[in-house]
Amino acid sequence: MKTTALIATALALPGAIAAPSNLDEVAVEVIARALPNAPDGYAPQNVSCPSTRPSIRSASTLSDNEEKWLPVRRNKTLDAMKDFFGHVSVGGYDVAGYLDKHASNASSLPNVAVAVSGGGYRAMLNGAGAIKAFDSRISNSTTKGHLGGLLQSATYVAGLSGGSWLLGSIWVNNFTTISDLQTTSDGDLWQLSSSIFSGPDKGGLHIFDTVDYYKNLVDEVDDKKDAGYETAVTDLWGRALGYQFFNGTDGGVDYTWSSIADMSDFKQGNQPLPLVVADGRNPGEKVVGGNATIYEFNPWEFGTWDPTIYGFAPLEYLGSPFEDGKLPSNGSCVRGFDNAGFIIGTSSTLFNQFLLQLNTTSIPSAVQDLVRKFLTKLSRADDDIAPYDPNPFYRYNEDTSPYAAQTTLELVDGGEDGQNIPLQPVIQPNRHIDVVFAIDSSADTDMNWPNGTSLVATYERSLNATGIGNHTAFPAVPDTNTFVNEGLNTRPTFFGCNSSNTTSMTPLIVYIPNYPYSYLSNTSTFMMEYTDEQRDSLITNGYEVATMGNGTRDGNWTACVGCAMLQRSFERTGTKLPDICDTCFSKYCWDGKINSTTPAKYEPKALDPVKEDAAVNAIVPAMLATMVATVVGFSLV
Ligand SMILES: *[C@@H]1O[C@H](CO)[C@@H](O)[C@H](O)[C@H]1NC(C)=O
Ligand SMILES: *[C@@H]1O[C@H](CO)[C@@H](O)[C@H](O)[C@H]1NC(C)=O
Ligand SMILES: *[C@@H]1O[C@H](CO)[C@@H](O)[C@H](O)[C@H]1NC(C)=O
Ligand SMILES: *[C@@H]1O[C@H](CO)[C@@H](O)[C@H](O)[C@H]1NC(C)=O
Ligand SMILES: *[C@@H]1O[C@H](CO)[C@@H](O)[C@H](O)[C@H]1NC(C)=O
Ligand SMILES: *[C@@H]1O[C@H](CO)[C@@H](O)[C@H](O)[C@H]1NC(C)=O
Ligand SMILES: *[C@@H]1O[C@H](CO)[C@@H](O)[C@H](O)[C@H]1NC(C)=O
Ligand SMILES: *[C@@H]1O[C@H](CO)[C@@H](O)[C@H](O)[C@H]1NC(C)=O
Ligand SMILES: *[C@@H]1O[C@H](CO)[C@@H](O)[C@H](O)[C@H]1NC(C)=O
Ligand SMILES: *[C@@H]1O[C@H](CO)[C@@H](O)[C@H](O)[C@H]1NC(C)=O
Ligand SMILES: *[C@@H]1O[C@H](CO)[C@@H](O)[C@H](O)[C@H]1NC(C)=O
Ligand SMILES: CC(=O)N[C@H]1CO[C@H](CO)[C@@H](O)[C@@H]1O
Repeated sequence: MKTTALIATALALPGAIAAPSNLDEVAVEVIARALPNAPDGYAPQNVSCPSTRPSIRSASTLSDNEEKWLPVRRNKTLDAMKDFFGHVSVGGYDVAGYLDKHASNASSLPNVAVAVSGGGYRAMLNGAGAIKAFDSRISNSTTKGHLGGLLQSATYVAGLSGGSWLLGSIWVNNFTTISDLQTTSDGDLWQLSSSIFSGPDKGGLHIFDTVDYYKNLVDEVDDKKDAGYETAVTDLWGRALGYQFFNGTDGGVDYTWSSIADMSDFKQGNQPLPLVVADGRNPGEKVVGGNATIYEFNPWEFGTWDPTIYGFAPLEYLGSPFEDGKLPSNGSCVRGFDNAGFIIGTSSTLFNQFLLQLNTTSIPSAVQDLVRKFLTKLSRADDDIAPYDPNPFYRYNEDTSPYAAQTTLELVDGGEDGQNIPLQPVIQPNRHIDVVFAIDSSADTDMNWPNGTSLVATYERSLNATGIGNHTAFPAVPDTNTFVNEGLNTRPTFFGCNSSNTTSMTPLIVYIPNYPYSYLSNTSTFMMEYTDEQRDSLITNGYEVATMGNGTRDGNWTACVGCAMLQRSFERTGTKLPDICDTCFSKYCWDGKINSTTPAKYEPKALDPVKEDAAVNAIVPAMLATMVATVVGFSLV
């Protein structure tokens, strides 16, 4: 029996969540935020099909929706870049003049992306620091030494796992700012001192007691099950994430990811395109390898560029019984499957990783045993995955797709293939991206710092060009020993500076690794509770990582970011970069040097006096004990 069912049966509760308002009314109304437009709360529901029946498309091109949206967005990024280079000087060069000169040919202008890694709340908060630094709406972010406006200049922002929680927090809450997420009086959104395992706080109060909270989660998931859909622990997890991250008291139960595409601000190109990444797992597989299929959720579609499936499904109609790319004439259209919490929950199915890594943690063995018992149970029930049933790619590309015979698609945490930075969607040749700001908050080393592992995984995958890499282009990166020996993980590093060193066009990768400036930001991936002070310290540190201490560590850093944004565009238009860019590239570009001797233990000391936080290391075991007690307690009721 599935664990969900077990918990559900044990609680067997009346009083389901109030039915949402009428679908058609909601759907046609123009509301300027992600929409509560699911037809029946958490339960997917049959709806009448649009006049053109939804179908699966080949991944050979961008979607029509994206093609139509891009010119709208590019008008906005053009203005944003002119503002950005109004306060970021690149050696006094007239960048606005350059941009104006080439404005009539959008493809010559810089095309910018940001990618935010996974790593639980640590990654969400460190990533939030970078996004805050890049956001021109944040006060003081457009002063000297700061980088406000880079977010407004970006066309794409990708996130996975903890990074997808950040994307959900921003986009589902009407493209809100990090400052607003931090502000208690503004909906109490990032109240991370209230564990996801015990229920959310609003206005300083638990809106439910913990029992009611679990009842709600289970009731909602039961609605989906009663509607005839397979459910798993990921459904509970996604609902819990909704309560933690989405505005309002109902945990965004009827907010869909596809509704982002209906927001007027999004349609007008006022926001970048959010991309959430998850991995595919074959039935019976526990360890997801580097050749796993990588899926992307954008507001219009769900699918993959990988040669395995090489197709995309319309996200709004996920849950419809597609067969061989079409909806059979007797098949009904389904909406409401793409619940926003379920999408970010899919990208962050940490349970599986947890089981594999339990032995390497300092968790007391008694607690470990309990966790293992709990997780093994889930694992046996195959519940540590997100089931996508019906598989939208059932019988699609039957000759090549290993998934064509499966009625259920099994998805897992986007970082399980070792690529913890969601680069796959932003290195697609179809997207022609020039530069990716890659925020890495991975816990690669024993001390939870990044060491380049994720970039190595992406590079190795790209080398399999005729196989799983499918000609995605990625610049050469060195082994992780070199990363540590050369300090490439202690400061931003550029990869792929010299585009002629690669056979096909690759974006310039601006690698921005987590590093302690004013705070020891290497908290455990499984630390599930942060005081407001810890949260804010991590965000401020992330801001400083992205701005190199607001320029205090290198007064030329903002100019160098400008050079990285402009390099490919200047190359295309045959324009010489300002001289300061030579200084920047000789300082920040990886020079191709390899130094693979085993380094000493990597343990960076904070640059500024650190608010030492002894509590941090104590919280993890305590949290686990609570989590286990709560969840095991329920499943045994
Ligand atoms: C969403 O944000 C936009 C831009 O800030 C604002 O104009 C609009 O009123 C907001 N919508 C809601 C429902 O808060
Ligand atoms: C972009 O801006 C130009 C100039 O303001 C305008 O003519 C054009 O219609 C805009 N394009 C889109 C797709 O909004
Ligand atoms: C902005 O900068 C001013 C002047 O340095 C400072 O007084 C103020 O506190 C800053 N505001 C924020 C929100 O950091
Ligand atoms: C949350 O919703 C409330 C009520 O609609 C609104 O006042 C607040 O600004 C929202 N908070 C955020 C961060 O969007
Ligand atoms: C991935 O590699 C493993 C072992 O190399 C192989 O068994 C598996 O079939 C591969 N999966 C795909 C989707 O190619
Ligand atoms: C983890 O530790 C337990 C007992 O300490 C042992 O039985 C088990 O085989 C270990 N598992 C792995 C994956 O190392
Ligand atoms: C980097 O991290 C990976 C993954 O945890 C680890 O296997 C490797 O030994 C680390 N290398 C260095 C030099 O830290
Ligand atoms: C290349 O990818 C294919 C699957 O597309 C896989 O079977 C093969 O093992 C991969 N080769 C290498 C060297 O990783
Ligand atoms: C950098 O700027 C941020 C935001 O204004 C501020 O909180 C932080 O203290 C500054 N750090 C340094 C080192 O100047
Ligand atoms: C900044 O760049 C200028 C111009 O290339 C150079 O002269 C100066 O030394 C650089 N400053 C630092 C701190 O690297
Ligand atoms: C240039 O490309 C080669 C082959 O991919 C690689 O070995 C080398 O490290 C690259 N050099 C730089 C500086 O990226
Ligand atoms: C650029 C490239 O090689 N694309 C290939 C990706 O995989 C699909 C499906 O196998 C091929 O049709 C493309 O040609």
